[in-house]
Amino acid sequence: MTTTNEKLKSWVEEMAQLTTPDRIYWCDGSDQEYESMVEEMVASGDLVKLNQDTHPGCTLHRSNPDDVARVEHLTFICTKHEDDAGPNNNWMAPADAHKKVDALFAGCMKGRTMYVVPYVMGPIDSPLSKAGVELTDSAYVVANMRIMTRMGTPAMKRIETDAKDSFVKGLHSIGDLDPERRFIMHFPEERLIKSVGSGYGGNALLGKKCHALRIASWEARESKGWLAEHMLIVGIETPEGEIHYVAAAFPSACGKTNLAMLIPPASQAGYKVWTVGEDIAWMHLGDDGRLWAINPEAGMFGVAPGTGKDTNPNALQSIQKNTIYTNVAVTPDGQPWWEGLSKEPPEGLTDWQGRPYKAGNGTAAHPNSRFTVSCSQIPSYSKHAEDPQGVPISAILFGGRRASLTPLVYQSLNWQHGVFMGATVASETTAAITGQVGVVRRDPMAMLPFCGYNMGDYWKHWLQIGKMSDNLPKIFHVNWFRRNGDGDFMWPGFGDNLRVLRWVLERCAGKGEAVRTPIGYLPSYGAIDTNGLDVSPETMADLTAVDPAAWQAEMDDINEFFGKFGDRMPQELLDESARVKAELAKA
Ligand code: GTP
Ligand code: SPV
Ligand code: MN
Repeated sequence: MTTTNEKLKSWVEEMAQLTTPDRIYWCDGSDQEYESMVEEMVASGDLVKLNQDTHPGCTLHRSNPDDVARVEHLTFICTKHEDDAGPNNNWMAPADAHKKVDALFAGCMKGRTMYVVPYVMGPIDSPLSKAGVELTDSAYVVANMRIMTRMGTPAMKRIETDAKDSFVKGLHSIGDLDPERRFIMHFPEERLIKSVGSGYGGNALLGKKCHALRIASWEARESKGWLAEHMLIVGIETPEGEIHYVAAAFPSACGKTNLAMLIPPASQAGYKVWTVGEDIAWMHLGDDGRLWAINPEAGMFGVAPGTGKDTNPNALQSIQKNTIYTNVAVTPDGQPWWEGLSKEPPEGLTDWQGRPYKAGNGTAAHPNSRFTVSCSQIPSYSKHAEDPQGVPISAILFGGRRASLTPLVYQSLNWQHGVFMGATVASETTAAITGQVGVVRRDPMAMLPFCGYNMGDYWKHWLQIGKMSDNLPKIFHVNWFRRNGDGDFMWPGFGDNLRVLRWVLERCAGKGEAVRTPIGYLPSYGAIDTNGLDVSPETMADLTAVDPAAWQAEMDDINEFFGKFGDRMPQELLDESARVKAELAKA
C-alpha cells in the first residue's frame, strides 16, 4: 500500500531517507493487522500474553525502567519567536531543534520497520475531527494508536480527500531509549511533531498530548471559536431522564478517568452517568452560543493503580479483555495486578520490571502503570460519544489535588472570574511525569504541560470566547483531595463526587443554595446532600469554608506567578486578582 497524497508520499520518502528503515509498512488498521503485530511482539518479547481465560486478548508491555512517564523537561515548543512559546514551555529555535533531533534520527531505523500510521482524532465523519500521520519504528506504539485513535484505511481516505492537506505530521523513533538522547519537539508553525528516545505514553503516542493538545490548542486559537483542553466529558442523567454534560480539567493522575465513569452510590437512586471522554475535549462554539464538545480519542490510556471494584468498577470492567497493560505486576497465573486492585499483593507476584515482587523494591506495579483500551468497552460509554457535532456542555470544572486550602467546590461569579479560577489552578505533582511527586505547582487549566503556546495568549483566547456568547457553561472549581490532621482524605470521593455534581447542575439551573465569598459562590450549609455519608458536619463545614489569611498568601503566590507572563498577561485576570485580594482584606 501507499497513498495518492503526493505531499504525504514525499514526506514519508524524505523521512525514510533520514532514518533508513529496512522496510516501510503502511497500516490499514484491520483486526488482522493488529493480531499479527501482537503475535510478532509476543515472539520478540516486547509483549507478554496474560491469562487468556481470565483476560482474553490482553497483553503486558514492560517499558524500559528509564522510560515510564512523560518527560516535561525534554518537551519543547519550537516557534520562530521565543515569546510565542512563553514561560510555560521549553523553547528552542526551529532550525536548532531540527538539527538537534535530526542528528538522533539519522539512521536510527536501520534494521527496523517504519510504520506509517494514518489516524483521525475525533469521530471519523465529524467536521470537527482532525487527521494526522505518525511514522514510528515501534510496533507497541502502532498497537496503542490503533486503540487510542481512528487508525487505518478510513483515516487515510480522509487525508487523501482533504484538498487542504491539513494533516499533522509526526515522526517518532524509540531511538536507543537513552534519556540523554530523548526529545519531544513541537513545531506548531509547521504542523509537525518530532519525538525521539521514548516509547512511553504521551511521549510516543503522538495523537494524544502532542497533537490533540499542543498542536490543537495552537490551531484552536488561530481559527478562533474553539478550545482544545485536558478535560473529561461526562453526561449526568437525572431521575427525570434529562442528560446534562459536564467537562472537567484536572491535572494528570488527578481523577479525570474516575469522574468520567463514576457509578452513583446507592443513596443517589435514579442518577446515571454516561462517559463521552476521559482525558481530552475539543469544544466548539455552536450556533446556539453553547460550547459543544467532542472527545478526539477513541480509547483510554488510563492509570492502573487505585483502579478497583470499589473505586472505579466501570474502568475495571472495561479492561477485562482486549487491553494492553503497561508496567503492571503479574500474578503466578498470568493475571494483571496493581496496588488498589486488592488489599494485599497476591503470593508469588512478579513486579513491573519482571522481578519476583519484594516489599523492599517499591511498589509491585509502577505508580504510572497504565491500561490501553477502546472506549467502546466502557460499560457507561455514551451513545452520543460519536455524535459528529459533539455534546452541549452545561458546566466546566477545574480542579487540582490539594491537601489544604481549596474548598470541595465553589462557583465562579462569571466567565471572567471562571477563567481566573482556571488560570490559578494548583496541584500536587503525580507519577504521571518524571520528577518529584507531591509538590504543589501552578497548573493552569491542567494545561501547563500541554498548552502549545504562551499561556498569557491562551488566557486571552479563553477571555475572548467569553465575549463571543452569553450562553456559555458555568465555571466551577473542585478539590476531592483535602486531608485532615491525620493525613486522611476528608471527602470520600469517587462515586460520592456525584453529590457535588448535583449541586453544580442545580446552580446551572439557577437553583442550589450558595453563599457569595471573595473567591466565589460556596455551597450553603446543607446544600450538598450528605445523606448516608460518614462525613461529620464539622468536616463538611471545613470543606466549604474560606480561610482569609491562607487565601491572602495564596493570592501573593498567584500574583508572583502572573508576573512571569509580563506583557502577555491579560489585564482582566490582574483585575480579578486585585478584586479577590481587596475583598479578602475586608472579610
Ligand atoms: P491522567 O490519565 O494522567 O490524565 O489521569 P486522570 O486525571 O484521568 O486520573 P485518574 O482518574 O486515573 O486518577 C488518578 C488517581 O487518583 C487514581 O489512583 C485514582 O484512584 C485516584 N482518584 C481518582 N478520583 C479520586 C477521588 O475522588 N478521591 C481520591 N481520594 N482519589 C481519587
Ligand atoms: C497524562 O499524563 O496526562 C496522561 C498520560 O494522560 S500520557 O498519555 O502519558 O500523557
Ligand atoms: Mn491526561
